[in-house]
Amino acid sequence: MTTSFEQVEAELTTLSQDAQATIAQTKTLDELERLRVLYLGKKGQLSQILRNMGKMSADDRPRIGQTANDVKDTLASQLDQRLQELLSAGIEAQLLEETLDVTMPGVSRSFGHIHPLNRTIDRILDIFVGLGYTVATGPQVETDYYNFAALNIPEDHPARDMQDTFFFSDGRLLRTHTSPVQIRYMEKQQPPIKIVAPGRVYRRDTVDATHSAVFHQVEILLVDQGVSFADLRGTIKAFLAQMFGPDLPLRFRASYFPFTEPSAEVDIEWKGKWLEVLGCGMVDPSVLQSVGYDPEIYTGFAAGFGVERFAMVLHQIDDIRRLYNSDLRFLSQF
Ligand code: 2NM
Repeated sequence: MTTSFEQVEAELTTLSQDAQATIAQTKTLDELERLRVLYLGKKGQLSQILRNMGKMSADDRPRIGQTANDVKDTLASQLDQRLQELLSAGIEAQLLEETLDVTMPGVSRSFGHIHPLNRTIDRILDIFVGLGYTVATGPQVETDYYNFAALNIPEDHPARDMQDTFFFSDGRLLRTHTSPVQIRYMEKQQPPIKIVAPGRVYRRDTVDATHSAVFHQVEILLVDQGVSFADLRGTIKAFLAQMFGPDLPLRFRASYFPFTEPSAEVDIEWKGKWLEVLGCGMVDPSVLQSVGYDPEIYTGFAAGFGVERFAMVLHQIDDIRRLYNSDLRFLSQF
């Protein structure tokens, strides 16, 4: 049985029309690829129709071949066109979805920041490091020896009553000042010594607006040959000027500490009033002796001050407890 030219041509025309209508409605790239295989693939509908060509007359074959090629070209170019349409529609949809309004207000993030006490400690340390001092630290749990005995505070000395101390049952204690850091440092190093010791200290004080059982101290210590009270005075003056401002009026008042002789307290003039800011003095010869330094060869000065006090003066904080109750509405001001 031969297949007539008209019959195959009609099939081709039907295929072409159906295919064009279907391709035009394709919505996805996957769908489009399935149609390409369905119509133009090796086992596709076009190939299937052409399989009957063998049964056609030799005259008809080239003509139907031509028609088939035309259908193939038409469908191929339509598939390609639809492909381009779908691709650009996809890009447009993606762009629309990713629209970024650069005029929208930003989302503000809250950053953490350094606590005012640590900022104050950092400032103090920066000043002394600038003057050539080395930062030294030590344990907060101390022995009687490092906290008292080596500092010329004997068993029955009234200073031990003054410094109400937290003791552990084994006789150890929470350091009441950072001076033990200096003793430990001197035991290990030979003069010249030039250190600044920041840290947390503990006293059994009743907590009120100006007292806390836990607070922070910075102490400095300088030991060398020929160190005088004038060196101490110049150092304190330079430090306080950097801390509170140049041309700061200050006065040294004679005082007493077991570990220094002579001793002094220093006041600054601040907002029209004299304000005590630190204690200091020449290191007592017995302290030098307890770390094995010869007080005939070496002399030294030391000074100590409370960080909370400095922070309160600098930032006009009226209650020490504000520095500890972690109220961010307060702390974030600094
Ligand atoms: C002060 C006042 C005066 C001081 C003394 C020492 C040491 F370890 F060298 F003996 N360290 N700190 C000292 C001296 C501390 O605080 C008000």
